[in-house]
Amino acid sequence: MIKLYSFGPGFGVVDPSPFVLKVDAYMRIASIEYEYFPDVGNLKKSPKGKLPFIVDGETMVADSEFIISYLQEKFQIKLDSNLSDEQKSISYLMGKSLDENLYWCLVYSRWAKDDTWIHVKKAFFGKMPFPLNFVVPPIARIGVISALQKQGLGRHTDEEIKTITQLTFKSLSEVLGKKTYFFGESPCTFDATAFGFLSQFISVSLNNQFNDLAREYGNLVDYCNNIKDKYY
Ligand SMILES: N[C@@H](CCC(=O)N[C@@H](CS)C(=O)NCC(=O)O)C(=O)O
Repeated sequence: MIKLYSFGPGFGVVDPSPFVLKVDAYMRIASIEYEYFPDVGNLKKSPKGKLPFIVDGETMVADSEFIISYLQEKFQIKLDSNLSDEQKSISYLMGKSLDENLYWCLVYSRWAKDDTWIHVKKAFFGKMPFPLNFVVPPIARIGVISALQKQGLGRHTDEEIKTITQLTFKSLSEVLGKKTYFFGESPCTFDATAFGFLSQFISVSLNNQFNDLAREYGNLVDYCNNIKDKYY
Protein backbone atom coordinates (compact mmCIF):
# COMPACT_ATOMS: atom_id res chain seq x y z
CA MET A 1 0.00 0.00 0.00
CA ILE A 2 1.11 3.57 -0.68
CA LYS A 3 2.60 5.29 2.37
CA LEU A 4 2.04 9.05 2.57
CA TYR A 5 4.56 10.97 4.70
CA SER A 6 3.08 14.18 6.02
CA PHE A 7 3.23 16.66 8.90
CA GLY A 8 -0.03 15.59 10.56
CA PRO A 9 -3.16 17.53 11.44
CA GLY A 10 -2.98 21.23 12.20
CA PHE A 11 -5.31 24.25 12.36
CA GLY A 12 -8.31 21.91 12.14
CA VAL A 13 -7.41 20.40 8.75
CA VAL A 14 -5.87 17.02 7.89
CA ASP A 15 -2.55 18.72 7.24
CA PRO A 16 -1.46 22.38 7.40
CA SER A 17 0.59 21.90 4.23
CA PRO A 18 -1.35 22.58 1.00
CA PHE A 19 0.95 20.16 -0.85
CA VAL A 20 0.24 17.32 1.56
CA LEU A 21 -3.47 18.08 1.50
CA LYS A 22 -3.39 18.12 -2.33
CA VAL A 23 -1.95 14.57 -2.45
CA ASP A 24 -4.25 13.39 0.34
CA ALA A 25 -7.29 14.77 -1.51
CA TYR A 26 -6.09 13.28 -4.81
CA MET A 27 -5.84 9.81 -3.31
CA ARG A 28 -9.28 10.10 -1.73
CA ILE A 29 -10.89 11.42 -4.93
CA ALA A 30 -9.16 8.72 -7.01
CA SER A 31 -10.04 5.99 -4.43
CA ILE A 32 -6.40 5.02 -3.89
CA GLU A 33 -5.81 3.26 -0.60
CA TYR A 34 -2.97 4.65 1.45
CA GLU A 35 -1.42 4.65 4.88
CA TYR A 36 -0.76 7.93 6.58
CA PHE A 37 2.55 8.62 8.38
CA PRO A 38 2.22 12.00 10.05
CA ASP A 39 5.32 13.35 11.78
CA VAL A 40 7.26 16.58 11.38
CA GLY A 41 10.38 14.38 11.69
CA ASN A 42 9.54 13.06 8.20
CA LEU A 43 11.27 16.16 6.82
CA LYS A 44 14.62 14.56 7.73
CA LYS A 45 13.72 11.39 5.81
CA SER A 46 12.47 13.24 2.73
CA PRO A 47 14.73 13.00 -0.36
CA LYS A 48 14.06 16.68 -1.14
CA GLY A 49 13.87 17.89 2.48
CA LYS A 50 10.21 18.78 1.98
CA LEU A 51 6.84 17.11 2.49
CA PRO A 52 4.96 15.30 1.14
CA PHE A 53 6.69 12.23 -0.17
CA ILE A 54 5.33 8.75 -0.74
CA VAL A 55 6.81 5.29 -0.53
CA ASP A 56 5.45 2.50 -2.68
CA GLY A 57 7.44 -0.65 -2.02
CA GLU A 58 10.98 0.14 -3.16
CA THR A 59 9.94 3.40 -4.84
CA MET A 60 10.10 6.76 -3.11
CA VAL A 61 8.55 9.79 -4.83
CA ALA A 62 8.86 13.36 -3.53
CA ASP A 63 6.95 16.48 -4.63
CA SER A 64 3.17 16.64 -4.95
CA GLU A 65 3.26 17.02 -8.74
CA PHE A 66 5.52 14.01 -9.27
CA ILE A 67 3.58 11.98 -6.71
CA ILE A 68 0.31 12.62 -8.55
CA SER A 69 1.88 11.78 -11.94
CA TYR A 70 3.25 8.56 -10.44
CA LEU A 71 -0.12 7.58 -8.96
CA GLN A 72 -1.95 8.52 -12.15
CA GLU A 73 0.31 6.25 -14.17
CA LYS A 74 0.46 3.38 -11.68
CA PHE A 75 -3.29 3.19 -11.03
CA GLN A 76 -4.37 4.37 -14.50
CA ILE A 77 -6.43 7.17 -12.95
CA LYS A 78 -8.74 8.79 -15.48
CA LEU A 79 -9.84 11.87 -13.52
CA ASP A 80 -8.81 14.17 -16.39
CA SER A 81 -10.18 12.10 -19.25
CA ASN A 82 -13.17 14.41 -19.73
CA LEU A 83 -10.94 17.47 -20.10
CA SER A 84 -9.99 18.77 -23.53
CA ASP A 85 -6.26 19.28 -24.23
CA GLU A 86 -6.83 23.00 -23.74
CA GLN A 87 -8.49 22.44 -20.35
CA LYS A 88 -5.66 20.12 -19.31
CA SER A 89 -3.12 22.79 -20.18
CA ILE A 90 -5.08 25.55 -18.42
CA SER A 91 -5.54 23.41 -15.31
CA TYR A 92 -1.81 22.65 -15.23
CA LEU A 93 -0.98 26.36 -15.35
CA MET A 94 -3.62 27.14 -12.71
CA GLY A 95 -2.09 24.48 -10.48
CA LYS A 96 1.33 26.02 -10.88
CA SER A 97 -0.10 29.44 -9.96
CA LEU A 98 -1.29 28.00 -6.64
CA ASP A 99 1.90 25.98 -6.06
CA GLU A 100 4.32 28.76 -6.84
CA ASN A 101 2.46 31.99 -6.09
CA LEU A 102 -0.50 31.51 -3.74
CA TYR A 103 1.71 29.22 -1.64
CA TRP A 104 4.02 32.11 -0.77
CA CYS A 105 1.03 34.31 0.13
CA LEU A 106 -0.02 31.55 2.54
CA VAL A 107 3.48 31.33 3.98
CA TYR A 108 3.57 35.11 4.41
CA SER A 109 0.15 35.16 6.11
CA ARG A 110 1.23 32.51 8.61
CA TRP A 111 4.89 33.13 9.31
CA ALA A 112 5.48 36.84 8.70
CA LYS A 113 2.31 38.36 10.16
CA ASP A 114 2.46 38.68 13.95
CA ASP A 115 -1.28 37.98 14.41
CA THR A 116 -0.92 34.47 12.98
CA TRP A 117 2.67 33.69 13.90
CA ILE A 118 1.58 33.18 17.53
CA HIS A 119 -0.74 30.39 16.39
CA VAL A 120 1.88 28.90 14.05
CA LYS A 121 4.43 28.91 16.87
CA LYS A 122 2.04 27.08 19.17
CA ALA A 123 0.91 24.55 16.53
CA PHE A 124 4.35 23.71 15.11
CA PHE A 125 6.64 24.14 18.11
CA GLY A 126 4.27 23.95 21.11
CA LYS A 127 5.35 20.47 22.13
CA MET A 128 9.07 21.20 21.94
CA PRO A 129 10.89 20.81 25.28
CA PHE A 130 12.58 23.71 27.09
CA PRO A 131 14.92 25.38 26.06
CA LEU A 132 14.39 24.36 22.41
CA ASN A 133 10.87 25.88 22.48
CA PHE A 134 12.50 29.29 23.02
CA VAL A 135 15.40 28.95 20.63
CA VAL A 136 14.01 27.09 17.59
CA PRO A 137 10.81 29.07 16.71
CA PRO A 138 12.46 32.48 16.16
CA ILE A 139 15.28 30.87 14.15
CA ALA A 140 12.77 28.97 12.00
CA ARG A 141 10.76 32.16 11.51
CA ILE A 142 13.84 34.11 10.39
CA GLY A 143 14.59 31.30 7.92
CA VAL A 144 11.09 31.44 6.42
CA ILE A 145 11.08 35.24 6.21
CA SER A 146 14.45 35.07 4.46
CA ALA A 147 13.01 32.49 2.01
CA LEU A 148 10.12 34.92 1.31
CA GLN A 149 12.66 37.65 0.57
CA LYS A 150 14.70 35.43 -1.74
CA GLN A 151 11.60 34.18 -3.55
CA GLY A 152 10.55 37.80 -3.99
CA LEU A 153 7.03 37.91 -2.57
CA GLY A 154 8.40 39.08 0.77
CA ARG A 155 9.67 42.27 -0.89
CA HIS A 156 6.12 43.48 -1.56
CA THR A 157 4.12 45.56 0.91
CA ASP A 158 1.42 43.92 3.00
CA GLU A 159 -1.24 45.60 0.82
CA GLU A 160 0.39 44.34 -2.37
CA ILE A 161 0.52 40.76 -1.05
CA LYS A 162 -3.14 40.98 -0.05
CA THR A 163 -4.00 42.24 -3.54
CA ILE A 164 -2.20 39.29 -5.18
CA THR A 165 -3.99 36.89 -2.82
CA GLN A 166 -7.38 38.48 -3.36
CA LEU A 167 -6.98 38.44 -7.16
CA THR A 168 -6.14 34.73 -7.01
CA PHE A 169 -9.31 33.99 -5.01
CA LYS A 170 -11.38 36.21 -7.30
CA SER A 171 -10.01 34.41 -10.38
CA LEU A 172 -10.63 30.98 -8.85
CA SER A 173 -14.16 32.03 -7.91
CA GLU A 174 -14.83 33.26 -11.47
CA VAL A 175 -13.51 30.04 -13.03
CA LEU A 176 -15.49 27.85 -10.63
CA GLY A 177 -18.68 29.86 -11.11
CA LYS A 178 -21.73 27.74 -10.35
CA LYS A 179 -20.06 24.43 -11.23
CA THR A 180 -19.52 21.74 -8.58
CA TYR A 181 -15.87 21.27 -9.62
CA PHE A 182 -13.49 23.48 -11.56
CA PHE A 183 -13.92 21.74 -14.88
CA GLY A 184 -17.43 20.35 -14.60
CA GLU A 185 -19.56 18.11 -12.46
CA SER A 186 -16.89 15.56 -11.63
CA PRO A 187 -13.53 16.24 -9.94
CA CYS A 188 -10.27 16.37 -11.91
CA THR A 189 -6.64 16.55 -10.77
CA PHE A 190 -6.79 20.32 -10.42
CA ASP A 191 -9.59 19.96 -7.86
CA ALA A 192 -7.16 18.17 -5.53
CA THR A 193 -4.79 21.14 -5.85
CA ALA A 194 -7.56 23.72 -5.45
CA PHE A 195 -8.95 21.93 -2.41
CA GLY A 196 -5.47 21.52 -0.90
CA PHE A 197 -4.87 25.26 -1.14
CA LEU A 198 -8.32 26.75 -0.58
CA SER A 199 -8.86 24.67 2.58
CA GLN A 200 -5.73 26.27 4.04
CA PHE A 201 -7.47 29.63 3.88
CA ILE A 202 -11.14 28.68 4.23
CA SER A 203 -11.41 25.60 6.47
CA VAL A 204 -8.63 26.23 8.98
CA SER A 205 -9.18 27.43 12.52
CA LEU A 206 -7.30 30.68 11.78
CA ASN A 207 -9.06 34.02 11.39
CA ASN A 208 -6.63 36.45 9.79
CA GLN A 209 -7.19 38.93 6.95
CA PHE A 210 -6.09 36.33 4.39
CA ASN A 211 -8.68 33.87 5.66
CA ASP A 212 -11.28 36.65 5.39
CA LEU A 213 -10.28 37.36 1.77
CA ALA A 214 -10.99 33.73 0.80
CA ARG A 215 -14.15 33.37 2.85
CA GLU A 216 -15.71 36.29 0.99
CA TYR A 217 -16.31 33.96 -1.96
CA GLY A 218 -19.37 31.86 -1.18
CA ASN A 219 -18.78 29.45 -4.05
CA LEU A 220 -15.22 28.72 -2.87
CA VAL A 221 -16.47 28.11 0.67
CA ASP A 222 -19.21 25.76 -0.62
CA TYR A 223 -16.65 24.04 -2.83
CA CYS A 224 -14.39 23.21 0.14
CA ASN A 225 -17.35 22.10 2.25
CA ASN A 226 -18.69 19.85 -0.54
CA ILE A 227 -15.36 18.10 -1.03
CA LYS A 228 -14.89 17.75 2.74
CA ASP A 229 -18.36 16.23 3.13
CA LYS A 230 -17.92 13.88 0.20
CA TYR A 231 -14.37 12.64 0.69
CA TYR A 232 -13.50 13.22 4.36
N1 LIG B 1 7.09 21.46 -4.70
C1 LIG B 1 6.82 20.74 -3.47
C2 LIG B 1 6.69 21.75 -2.33
C3 LIG B 1 6.60 21.08 -0.98
C4 LIG B 1 6.80 22.08 0.15
O1 LIG B 1 7.20 23.24 -0.06
N2 LIG B 1 6.50 21.63 1.36
C5 LIG B 1 6.70 22.46 2.52
C6 LIG B 1 5.48 22.42 3.42
S1 LIG B 1 4.11 23.26 2.74
C7 LIG B 1 7.87 21.91 3.34
O2 LIG B 1 8.06 20.72 3.43
N3 LIG B 1 8.63 22.80 3.96
C8 LIG B 1 9.65 22.41 4.88
C9 LIG B 1 10.93 23.09 4.63
O3 LIG B 1 11.07 23.80 3.60
O4 LIG B 1 11.81 22.92 5.46
C10 LIG B 1 5.58 19.90 -3.65
O5 LIG B 1 4.77 20.17 -4.56
O6 LIG B 1 5.40 18.93 -2.90
